[in-house]
Amino acid sequence: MLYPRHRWKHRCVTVTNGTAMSKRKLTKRQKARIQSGQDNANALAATPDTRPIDAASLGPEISGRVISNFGSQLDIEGLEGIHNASLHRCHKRANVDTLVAGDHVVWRTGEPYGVVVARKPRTSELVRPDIYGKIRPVAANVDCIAVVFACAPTPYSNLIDRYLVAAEAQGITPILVANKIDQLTHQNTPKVERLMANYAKIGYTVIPVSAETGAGIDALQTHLREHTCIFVGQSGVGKSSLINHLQPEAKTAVAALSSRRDKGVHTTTASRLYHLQSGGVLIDSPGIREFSLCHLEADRVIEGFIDFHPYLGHCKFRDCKHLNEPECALLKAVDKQEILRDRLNNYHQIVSSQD
Ligand SMILES: Nc1nc2c(ncn2[C@@H]2O[C@H](COP(=O)(O)OP(=O)(O)OP(=O)(O)O)[C@@H](O)[C@H]2O)c(=O)[nH]1
Ligand SMILES: [Mg+2]
Ligand SMILES: [Zn+2]
Repeated sequence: MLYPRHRWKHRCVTVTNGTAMSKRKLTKRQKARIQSGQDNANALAATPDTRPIDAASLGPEISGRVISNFGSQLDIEGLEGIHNASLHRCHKRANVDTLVAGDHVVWRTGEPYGVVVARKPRTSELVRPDIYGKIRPVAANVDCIAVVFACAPTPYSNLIDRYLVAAEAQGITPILVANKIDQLTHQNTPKVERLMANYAKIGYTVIPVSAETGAGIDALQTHLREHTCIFVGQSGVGKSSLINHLQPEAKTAVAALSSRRDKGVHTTTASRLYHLQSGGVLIDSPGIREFSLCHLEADRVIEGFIDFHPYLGHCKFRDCKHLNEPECALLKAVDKQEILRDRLNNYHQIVSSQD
């Protein structure tokens, strides 16, 4: 069961500058090298190295891509010459802006650490506020956001809508991945199926999957093939588990992670980029408990509800809040069942939580 998204072609990410990124195919061996390099690099704790960088020992400037940012250190994938598809632990020059998974950079090799000297312009970025309300980028240069939710416990549409609004606000195509379908029972199936059908009707692609049984993984793979996609969603919905299914070499990382989960720690702590063997690039991101949209004005929030678009600007009052005003186009559309009451309620909830 794969719900098509009709608007796919029209809603690809807005290109903010003219840098075309070359499409590069990696051999299986190169991918395996990157993966094993990632595992080794992760084994090294991300402890800051305070030794000064000896500029004379650094290699020439070459292109690369950020695989993961651990704070004081980064994993950079070489994109040129003998360093193509190999992984290097790097620092970054202090004058280089914040780097996130997916960023294209200019860097220089070095022992034991290379150094990133510049960040190339981003074609897109996914941002979210941190716990202090400061806007932070999560990933760069993605053209698809996969909002992952679990079918059990029964998902809340409010949180899904928050992710969808965030994606729409960045101009990045969202899809929905409904994981843990193996946990569907007679009791929760009708509610979850209705939820999936509602989003499909709005025009979103919905892919039901199970990281446990592998159901639906083929459909997901097919969808991800041509994209640079990021998995977002609450902690515990199974983002990393799905990546392990899609990318078998990532398995070791997950085994080690589940023991940490018992201690109440979020499993994934830093976004990380994977080259999928089946094609496409996928970024795993850490789950979050609260997903604030406080960085968006009410206008931007309402535009993120794409099913409201035909009705916006048609209310009697220009400053209509769509609560109980007469001749409100959105309320009328709810009455006529052209838009879902839940969606309008979720909009109000998001806006009121921003006051
Ligand atoms: N039954 C079932 N359990 C699953 C499935 N996918 C993941 N799980 C379990 O759900 C738990 C959380 O999975 P993770 O992959 O760590 O979740 P996550 O979304 O990456 O979590 P964070 O990294 O904290 O954001 C693990 O115990 C998985 O074994 C699934 O399809 N079915
Ligand atoms: Mg995870
Ligand atoms: Zn109105």
